[in-house]
Amino acid sequence: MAANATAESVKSALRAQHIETPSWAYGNSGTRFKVFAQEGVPRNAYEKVDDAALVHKLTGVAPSVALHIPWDKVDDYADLAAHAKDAGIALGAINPNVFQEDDYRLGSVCNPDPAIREKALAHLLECVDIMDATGSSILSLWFADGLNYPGQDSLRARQDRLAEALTATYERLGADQRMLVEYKFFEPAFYATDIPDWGTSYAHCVTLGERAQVLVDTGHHAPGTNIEFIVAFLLRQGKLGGFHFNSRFYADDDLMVGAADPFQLFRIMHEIVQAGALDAAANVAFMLDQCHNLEPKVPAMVRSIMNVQEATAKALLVDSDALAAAQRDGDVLGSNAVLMDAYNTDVRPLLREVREDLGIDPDPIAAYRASGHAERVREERKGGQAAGWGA
Ligand code: PSV
Ligand code: MN
Repeated sequence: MAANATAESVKSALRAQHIETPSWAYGNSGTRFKVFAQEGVPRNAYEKVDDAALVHKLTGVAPSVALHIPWDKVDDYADLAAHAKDAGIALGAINPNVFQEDDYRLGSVCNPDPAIREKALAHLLECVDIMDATGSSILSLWFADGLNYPGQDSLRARQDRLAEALTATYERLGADQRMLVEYKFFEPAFYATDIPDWGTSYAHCVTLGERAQVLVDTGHHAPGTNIEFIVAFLLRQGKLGGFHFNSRFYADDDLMVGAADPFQLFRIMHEIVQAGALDAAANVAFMLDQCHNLEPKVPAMVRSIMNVQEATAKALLVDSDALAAAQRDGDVLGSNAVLMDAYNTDVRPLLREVREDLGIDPDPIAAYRASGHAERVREERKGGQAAGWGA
């Protein structure tokens, strides 16, 4: 146990943690080779909300679900918000989709055709209308815009078009709303991506103003990138809006967070804890952006949340006084040992206590199995069209 953190303060931070799950993780997904359909998958936004609510019930720390528009298009967003509330959760970030229509072949807000740019912008603004109806405070922006070949379009003109659309969207935001701008170093464009890195996103956000911040999707970096450095830098500038957690082995794999590299997740959470950014007042949104292609979706979400909790607990256990002293003394091995001591702590018993405090089963996976949910939805959700990409 860290000398400077009491067991109670660690547990209270873990009880207060809020991790948002993505609606699209509950629908069918796959690779460009094959989508393997699963039984019992939600058929609409209401059923996705139900699954997200179950994840919250089992973990106690996932009280909101992000929507993707138009995958989660409904006639009445206030009604969907009321449904979520009845189920015990809230609707979270709104994610516009400006990448799945033929019009967007050459990009959305960066497209050389002004009519297509206008269409993409109209969708972004429509998503802010949806935020007004759902009570969401975050607009998460990811653009598939980019180029496959050198010379295909002007790199610089595309930045101008991007800035124009971001500005118009920013101006439409309400006082309690903010926009998070995500970057991705490649894919679906291969030669150049219009927001390839945190620096590009950051520069646009600085120009826009304080309600524009960077969204760090952990899967969107080149192998070997030091993500915790990016996190530390952005926190220092007040520009870390939030995360899309997932893990990757090779590309944008969207695997369960903490599955590929739990140590990286710990290092990221260490920067968060050191900066005091776990506190809700810091306004860092901890969101998951994953796809469960082979594994059952609800327990995979539960596991993912448990992985984030484990990394967070370990980060909270870092003896920061001892770390600061070792760093001050230039004690290279000693400071590293302080970090590794925390990382090597088995925090599962502590998290069981946290769950008991929250009044939930200390073993969320066992509770999921015992709930009979999988068997129930397999029957209830027969017929109709299972949700999935493009649904
Ligand atoms: C595509 O790379 C992506 O995974 C981005 O991370 C977005 O956040 C997500 O899809 C939802 O649009
Ligand atoms: Mn993402």
